[in-house]
Amino acid sequence: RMTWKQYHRLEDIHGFLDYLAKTYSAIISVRSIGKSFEGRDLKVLRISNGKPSNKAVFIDGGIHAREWISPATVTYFINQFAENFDEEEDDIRNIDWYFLPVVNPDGYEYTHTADRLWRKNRKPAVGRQCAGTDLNRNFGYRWGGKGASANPCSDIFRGNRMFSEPESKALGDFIKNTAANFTAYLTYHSYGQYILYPWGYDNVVPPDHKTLDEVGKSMADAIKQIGGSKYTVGSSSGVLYPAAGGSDDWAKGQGIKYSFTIELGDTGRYGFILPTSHIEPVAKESLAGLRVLAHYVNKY
Ligand code: 0X9
Ligand code: ZN
Repeated sequence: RMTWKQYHRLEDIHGFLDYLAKTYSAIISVRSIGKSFEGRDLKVLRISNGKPSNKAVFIDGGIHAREWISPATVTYFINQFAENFDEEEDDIRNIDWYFLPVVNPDGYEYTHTADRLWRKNRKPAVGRQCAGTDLNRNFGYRWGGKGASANPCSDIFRGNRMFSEPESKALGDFIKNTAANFTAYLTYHSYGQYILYPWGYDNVVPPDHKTLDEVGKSMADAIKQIGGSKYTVGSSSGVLYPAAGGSDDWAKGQGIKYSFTIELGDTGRYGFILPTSHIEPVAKESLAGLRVLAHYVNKY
């Protein structure tokens, strides 16, 4: 059974998605959009009321294996929308939601069985001296630029070419090839409590950065009001560091207006090893931020 009182293994998360698709088959479907290097499914859950006029939002988690709060938060969103869809506000019901809670299932399982602080996927590099590509350096927008390493043993290894990894390739192909009106792309990471918009590849901002800043700040306000946590809003490269090949930049480059990386809690006391007692508070306040995003998606 799924709870938000502990972190779950991949099998449980996938079982939960399949259960929801079975239970709420009128609005929910699940499909595998590809397989990880080690052959695990990349499962996307879709929630929709089927209105053709709907805009679409894509949400992912678990790009980085050790950031366990991310899949936990994304599954919390899924559960909330699935269990209460009829009672949800119009802003939620009139969006086609696509969720990929674990982009990097091999890495995620590896953090459960072998190395709790593993970050990358698990595909061995050519030459095999080290395993793993940083999926968030492997996307095809300004790939190979600043903040990405060509060294396979680095934790920020960019891969041998853009989209060299089955997981990033499947995600990219899905967004490109799905007939949905994607208006927002949200990717959940940890930690630090940031709401980040493009660009990440260098310290420059897109033409609509003022809108993105406004949306981000409204999300941060809602989070603070619900849970008290303070989120810092800004461009990735401005408030963090330049890092090219991120999924957020790629989504923005595809024309998806609201592209955000959300770095969940905490701010560093526990970091990646966030105690399970934090899951519900973090996820709950994040949902308040997501509701604000949904409002903007419907409005503009
Ligand atoms: O470095 C990253 O990939 C992200 N931070 S994390 O600590 N979760 O690893 C930030 C990514 C921000 N976006 C881009 N740089 N494109
Ligand atoms: Zn991350």
